[in-house]
Amino acid sequence: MKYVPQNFSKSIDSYQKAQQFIPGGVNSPVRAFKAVGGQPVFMEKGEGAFLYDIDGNRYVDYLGGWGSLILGHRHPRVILALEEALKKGTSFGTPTELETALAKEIVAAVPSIEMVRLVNSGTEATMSALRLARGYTGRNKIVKFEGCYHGHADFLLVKAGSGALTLGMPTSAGISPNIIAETIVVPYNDLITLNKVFTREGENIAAVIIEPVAGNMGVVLPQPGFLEGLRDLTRHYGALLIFDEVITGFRLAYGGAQEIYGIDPDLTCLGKIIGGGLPVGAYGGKCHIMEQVAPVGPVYQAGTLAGNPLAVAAGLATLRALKQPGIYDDLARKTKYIVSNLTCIIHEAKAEVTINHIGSMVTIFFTPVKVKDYQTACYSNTEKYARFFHRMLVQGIYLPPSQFETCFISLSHTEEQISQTIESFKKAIAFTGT
Ligand code: KE4
Repeated sequence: MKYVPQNFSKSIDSYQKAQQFIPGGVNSPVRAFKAVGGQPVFMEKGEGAFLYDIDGNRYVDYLGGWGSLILGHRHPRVILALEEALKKGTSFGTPTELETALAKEIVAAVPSIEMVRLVNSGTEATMSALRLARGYTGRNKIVKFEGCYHGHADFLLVKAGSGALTLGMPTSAGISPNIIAETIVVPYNDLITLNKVFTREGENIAAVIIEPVAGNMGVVLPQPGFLEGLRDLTRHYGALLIFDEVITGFRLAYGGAQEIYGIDPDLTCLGKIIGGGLPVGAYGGKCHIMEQVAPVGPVYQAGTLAGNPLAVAAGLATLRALKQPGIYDDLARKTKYIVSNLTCIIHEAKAEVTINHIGSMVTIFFTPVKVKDYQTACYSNTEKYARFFHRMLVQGIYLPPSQFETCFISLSHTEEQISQTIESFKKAIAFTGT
């Protein structure tokens, strides 16, 4: 019996109530369905690859906690680790051995990380990494790429992706022009422009920060030679190269995108998966840079709940589960199977749709143009995506409520759920129109 959501009355009521107390009724803008219209669905629980809303509807989940839940919801190993941690307490504000264990696991996994600091979110990780880069180099300017999203620190909310792009506000209100003046934005995959920027400003650039595989304008891959060129340029001018692997870290490989592309960044930012669904971020890199961080060095960064024992327990259990041989091959195989079936449906329907994917990251773009940067991502027909999103939703498939995000396949997605997804996709494409 195919499961089809019947009604959303409790979500509609809850949304009305939430808006009285929380701006937009949500604690993060992209959850508000602004880009796809309609009312956000309030979830009750998750189990494996399923989400269950407060009206009792069930969905196959491709949001996966925005990429955090590579094992799926409530993985037994994560739940057990949390139960064990809870027996001892929730927060100590002191060093604990579990934090050292997670740090050690990250250092062992990520080729370029020799030392790492745990924080509470991806935003804190990127904000701190850039402060460290400025402190280490004594320079002020930073370079980011159009459409990349690195969290909501003031100086990074410039031509940003994800929720900022979704809501059509890639540069936020409330940010001092002086702050933005030190952020240089370059098109993704554009080494020529980057070269010109470095020729002009190279001596003043503290760091370049990049999503080595972009996930926040939808999935956009680095073109051959792009990351290598970026590494050469930053090294030549003495700017730090920061890989924002908040999405790709432990997602594309156990060593992240840098393991796949063979690039050695100076600093790496992590989040999502390393918290196993609880709030954790991290930034790390070479010892001689990380030793500039307080209390060893002069670059200050702190956090009441940094290294929180529950979050660290969930993250450690997740990373240990990911060390099993063949895990990433399984994820890639599942994803390729889904993408090949969706591609056949797109061709048969002659739909103006293209798919970018890598590992277990997928974006279905409603444009016939191959998306390779922010500009081509913006060719997407967001109205069509909105219609497609809702047609999938009422068939029990939960996708990101924005064209400019990533669908995540988890280890818990089953063949049956994947078949349901493919069937639903075929009906949704027919409904959406080509
Ligand atoms: P957080 O502060 O949201 O934990 O992480 C910020 C961040 C940094 N770097 C990258 C590459 C990221 O993708 C993110 C956050 N990702 C978005 C979704 N694409 C979070 C969803 C939201 O904002 O609600």
